[in-house]
Amino acid sequence: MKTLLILFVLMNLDKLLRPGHCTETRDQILTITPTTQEQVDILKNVSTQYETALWQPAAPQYIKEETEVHLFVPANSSETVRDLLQTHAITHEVLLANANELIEMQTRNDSGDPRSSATFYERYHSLEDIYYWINRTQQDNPSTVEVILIGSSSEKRPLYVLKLSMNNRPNKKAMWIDCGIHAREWVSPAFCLWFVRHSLSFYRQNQDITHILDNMDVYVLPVMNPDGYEYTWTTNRMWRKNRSVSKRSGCIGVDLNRNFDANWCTEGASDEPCTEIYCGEFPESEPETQAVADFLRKNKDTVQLYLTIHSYSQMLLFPYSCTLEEAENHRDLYEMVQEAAQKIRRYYRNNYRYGSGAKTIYLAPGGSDDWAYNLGIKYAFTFELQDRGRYGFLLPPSHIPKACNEALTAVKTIALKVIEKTQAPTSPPRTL
Ligand code: 0X9
Ligand code: ZN
Repeated sequence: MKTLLILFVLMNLDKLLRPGHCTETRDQILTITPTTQEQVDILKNVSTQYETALWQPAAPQYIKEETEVHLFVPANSSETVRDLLQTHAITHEVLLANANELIEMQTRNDSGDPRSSATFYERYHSLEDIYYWINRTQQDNPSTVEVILIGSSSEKRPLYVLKLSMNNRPNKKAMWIDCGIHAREWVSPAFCLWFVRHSLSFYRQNQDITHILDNMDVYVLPVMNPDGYEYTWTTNRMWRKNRSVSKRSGCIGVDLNRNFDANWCTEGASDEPCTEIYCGEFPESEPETQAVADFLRKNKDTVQLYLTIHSYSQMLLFPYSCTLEEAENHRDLYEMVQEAAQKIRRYYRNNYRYGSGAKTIYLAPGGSDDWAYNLGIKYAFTFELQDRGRYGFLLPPSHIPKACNEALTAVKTIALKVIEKTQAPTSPPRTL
């Protein structure tokens, strides 16, 4: 037995001595807080020169002193990146040591029929499953759900909007919710599905959703960037932009949230096609942007509330993000998100930051919320859902219910306020 063991050790000596044999490096997420301008510059360089993906902030130009940076480092760049950080005495911590495992778990469909199980809304879904769900939801609710094709993506995938309409009241107003503008923010499409399920299941049972749906139709676009979303399922989980090919450089993808006509491509966006915040060739150059903008232009007299769902960082934002100037109804918008954040804190013990986009995170022109606001939809918001960086874009499916319920609380709080502020009570007029 002893001889056998010695023989085994000798035969595998090369493998056993290979560095890192026992602690094989996997894809990791690092958190780094630069303390000097020199460290900021090095981090900007690392995130552009090496095969990494910047999670937070969205682009190197936003990196600044004393602000946390979250960096996805694939296994093959791990040693180089860590050496570089060490050489420059930049302290860092591992946020997630094994991203591969999380990614694998989130794409695995381990329960019978993925389309009909009880936990359907507590999992992430492939684009194919979401298209199937859209169709099924309409078929199961023919009198209240309509599917509207508003356009197609640059790779010609359909962009479907679900219209939830519980009654035919004349002059009915509406709200709009889009999800999945950024491909890797998977909890966002999960929220759109969650919201539709909640609306259809709890109408006439839950007072708030009943009041909202009695007074507003709801347009829901579950995946605004289907090409990017599909790509995150098949090829690169960290993809952010759409998948259109730039004629100029061959690089792929436009940041759809920099492609709207709101101070388009000024500070906070980039005209360089290879960056994560590329604004595109011109405003609305992308078919996904154009489809949404056209639809909202057509319906601008009825749509009173615009909501767009992103992740991560737990924030409730409102215009402007494209300028530091205050929106004309800043106070109103501020009070609404403040109330929403208070409710989230009270019911879910979770903190959301809130305020105008430019002052709360960064200048980011060309965004959908600012554009919708300038179109005349005076209640426009961007929600950044869970979490704060513990899992970032890889939020485990078990966190979907709480993340979505929190967001739902914010949607309801704001929608109820919009109805209260803009619509006369529906009770019959008093007779004198
Ligand atoms: O930078 C963005 O587009 C959003 N953050 S994310 O991390 N999800 O990419 C914030 C959008 C805020 N609103 C506008 N920039 N208009
Ligand atoms: Zn986003």
